[in-house]
Amino acid sequence: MIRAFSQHRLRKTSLLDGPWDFVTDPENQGLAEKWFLNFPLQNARRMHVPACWNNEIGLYSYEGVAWYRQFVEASRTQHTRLVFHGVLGHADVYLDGRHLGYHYGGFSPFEIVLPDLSKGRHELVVRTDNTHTRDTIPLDKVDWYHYGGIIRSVEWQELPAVYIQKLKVDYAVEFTGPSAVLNLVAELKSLAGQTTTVTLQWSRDNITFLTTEVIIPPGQAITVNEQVSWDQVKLWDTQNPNLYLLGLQTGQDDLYDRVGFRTVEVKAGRILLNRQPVLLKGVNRHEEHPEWGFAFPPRLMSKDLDIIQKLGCNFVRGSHYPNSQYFMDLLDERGILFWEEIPLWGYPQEVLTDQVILSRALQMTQEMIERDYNRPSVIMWGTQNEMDTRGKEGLALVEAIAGLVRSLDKTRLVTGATMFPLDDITLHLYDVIGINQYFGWYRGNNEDWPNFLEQFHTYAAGKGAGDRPIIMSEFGGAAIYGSRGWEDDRMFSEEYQATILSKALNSFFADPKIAGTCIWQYADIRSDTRRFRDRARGFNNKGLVNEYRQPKHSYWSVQQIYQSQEI
Ligand code: ADA
Repeated sequence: MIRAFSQHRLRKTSLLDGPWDFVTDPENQGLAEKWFLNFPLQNARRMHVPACWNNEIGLYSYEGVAWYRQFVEASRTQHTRLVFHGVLGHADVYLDGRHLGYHYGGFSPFEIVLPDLSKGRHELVVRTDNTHTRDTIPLDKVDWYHYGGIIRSVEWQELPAVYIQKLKVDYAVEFTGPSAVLNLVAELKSLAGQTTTVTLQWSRDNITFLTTEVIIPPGQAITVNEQVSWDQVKLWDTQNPNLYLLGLQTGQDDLYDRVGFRTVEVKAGRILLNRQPVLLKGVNRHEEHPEWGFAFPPRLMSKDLDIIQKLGCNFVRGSHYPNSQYFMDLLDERGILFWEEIPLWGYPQEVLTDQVILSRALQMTQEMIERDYNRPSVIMWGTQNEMDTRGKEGLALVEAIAGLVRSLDKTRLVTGATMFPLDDITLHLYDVIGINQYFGWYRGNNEDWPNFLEQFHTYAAGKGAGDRPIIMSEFGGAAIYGSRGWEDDRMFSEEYQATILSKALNSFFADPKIAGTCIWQYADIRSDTRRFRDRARGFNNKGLVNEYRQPKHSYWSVQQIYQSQEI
């Protein structure tokens, strides 16, 4: 399941999900031995797509190259589009032995268009490599597990000669009464050998509101821009998340997306949603589970959100990568606000000038924004997490990413999570400043917050960023589920975790400059004990619920505090 609604009614689509042939390539010999032509079936097993291979027996710690194979059947000669919604690391795609394309990433889709794919059976092979090094994103040392595999669906689409590539909606920030001005942007592509005239029909909740004609030269792409006004528009907000179905049809092809009308801005140190101050009460959530890894099942996504809403949250930080589209559809439907980011996590000084990292970071940022541009739930783009932002190298990297974000999207806020709040020289680049700090756990104690916040406000003002709202983007401590007792100061006990969080939250809500809080973290996650040797049980145990979503003591303490704060 990719989306919570159908994006196509005319375009024929199917999923290539299910068991594929799979073989690991620990010696990385498959390329030399041309496994894309001669798949080594004798060593292969069956692997489900989507899934993480590390959840299969014998592959718990496997990091490296692996090959997948599937046969696909074209019922007639047809233009075909393959969409890979998430393949971790490096992905090379081959069809019938021919290399079709390469993508680096993991959490955003990429596509391959096959004009005139011949009728019959074709062999599709994917080489993946999740090896992490000093120029990958994420880095080799990172505090979650480096899963591998095809973690999201693979889609097979039949295309007409002229097809719709993209649909983008900008809605005017000023609403005049119940009407809204929309700037619609559509990209169409032609695979035809001759000039084609196409009638475009735009619809709102299945009712056509605009019909135009366009002419597309052979083999070209065109962008269509339309400005329209919609009447009787209801705003999207956390209480009433009104969504509209926007459709574009050509007669032979179509594309649907959902839009919601809301504004988000920063004024006088507050975050405003539809011109009203909003207090963000949130959690950091990894889209991860011990049984599925990153190939997180849809039903559990909605259960996660039930648990998160019951906690009193109106905000989620998608730490630390773009979440699956189905999950984000649920956010749009439920009126939950979202901070979206790429996995640029913990980059030390010595790698910040690496040009490969820069180009990968920019590509990932661009793909994230393109994929989720139409969503009302996304209110801010995160540029980085805990990168070394104390020197000019960090500054240059954040400048480059924030610059790209602002050039692609002028309607949302730019943020970043700093772990050097009192030495950070990038604060002025953000609309909202995120602070990660673990008093009472890694350092300091639970009484340190008011003093620290005062110091930070003075520092930020000195850096020209004193007027920015602050989100406490990470704070907390670990508790092993079930480790209960009489004492509330024993590290790793459920009681101590609850104490850390309660003291922190009470300090934050007493400070008017704090516009939001994001607890680290929603659920316990698998950690990488080769790189983080002190993670008990092989998990980062700072969840309010454990990895199976069972609540710890802290869940109820936080619920009491969150529910008593006005939204
Ligand atoms: C950091 C980091 C998180 C997590 C956390 C922790 O703040 O951003 O991903 O690793 O520390 O648990 O220490």
